[in-house]
Amino acid sequence: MNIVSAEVVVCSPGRNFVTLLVTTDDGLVGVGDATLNGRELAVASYLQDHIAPLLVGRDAQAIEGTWQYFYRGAYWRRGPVTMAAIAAVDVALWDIKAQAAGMPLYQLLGGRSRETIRAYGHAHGRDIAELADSVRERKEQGFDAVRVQVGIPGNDPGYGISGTPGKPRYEPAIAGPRPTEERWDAGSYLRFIPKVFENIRQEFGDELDLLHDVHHRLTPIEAARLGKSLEPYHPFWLEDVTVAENQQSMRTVREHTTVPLAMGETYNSLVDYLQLIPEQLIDYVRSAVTHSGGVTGLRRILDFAAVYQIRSAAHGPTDISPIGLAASLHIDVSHHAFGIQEYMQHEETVFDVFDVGYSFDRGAFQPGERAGLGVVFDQSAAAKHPYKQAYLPVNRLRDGTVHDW
Ligand code: CS2
Ligand code: MG
Repeated sequence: MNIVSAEVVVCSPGRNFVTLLVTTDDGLVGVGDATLNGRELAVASYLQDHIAPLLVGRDAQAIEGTWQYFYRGAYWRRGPVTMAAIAAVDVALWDIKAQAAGMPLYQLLGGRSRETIRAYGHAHGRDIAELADSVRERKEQGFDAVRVQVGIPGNDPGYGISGTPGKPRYEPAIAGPRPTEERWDAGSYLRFIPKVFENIRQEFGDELDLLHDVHHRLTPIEAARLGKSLEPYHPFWLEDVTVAENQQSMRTVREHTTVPLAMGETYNSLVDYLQLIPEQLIDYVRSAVTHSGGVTGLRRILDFAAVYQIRSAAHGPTDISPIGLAASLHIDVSHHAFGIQEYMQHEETVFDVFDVGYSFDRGAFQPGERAGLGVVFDQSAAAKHPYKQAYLPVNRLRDGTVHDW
């Protein structure tokens, strides 16, 4: 079974996505997600200029050999662009293999390890009252785990918040020729977040699992202070409490708080976890299939994490396409070290282009029983939604110093 074509499609049904379509000589079409928010065209070029020409003629069944060919053969290893491109190839080849076998992908990954795939939803608000309304909406959808993000008085809306009244959907990438800019202040944030958790716990009780994404913005000791201050409200986790590059800094956080810690959505290979995992500095691995070398890449990370009782929490924002989400779900339902799946919820327009076989009901997913990944990409529909340049915001401290967004 040889590859006869590899096509890259950049489209924007509501937001930008990069999709790879790999076709074999017996007519099977595998799909892969290579979306990298704000840098989509870089990955599209990597795929169409450097990978697609080398894919044609290769054995579509040689998934591991192809992964190593593009990982080691490029000489320049790792990084979000390279690993998103390799991920798209990998997922497309797993899709083809499972289609050829006539079974859903998860059956090739070891079959079911659980009846359902628990998900967490996103709640946000410009203030605590609006956040509480959003938590209520997620509970009505059946989520029993909800991420809470809130505007900080005196600051710009901040991470995870739709600053536009009546525009409930939060989409981090903003269309335009240049990134928008936000201001942020650690002090007001650290003083306010404990009040938010106190209010949400008072209104919704102790049962609901509450997650919070710090989004890389604190120093290690500030993160330790936040963790300690939230212990009375027992969060399910604090995510990305500090910048992820210096894994050692998580030792400081770990020494001061028992709040579970999640990290890794900006990582793209097992090597990025070589300190965090063996030193038990985190409790959840946040990598996405799309950004960590595909099914092959993420499974390696989860097998390593499982040795240290660290579990998966696959990254599932709206900038991971339904193809990337579907691939996560096939790993989620089969891998022993599953923790929870993020579900930010794509807008309806997205499904004009992506016909998905997975389903979501009462806070949990099923991967679906279609042969392969279970996602059909409609190229003619995609053509109606051309790419729109968009960037993630740039964050600054109040004095203008560039900070982590
Ligand atoms: C966030 C992401 O969902 C999350 O945990 O960190 O939504 C992140 O902001 C986006 O993926 C950036 O494009
Ligand atoms: Mg995050």
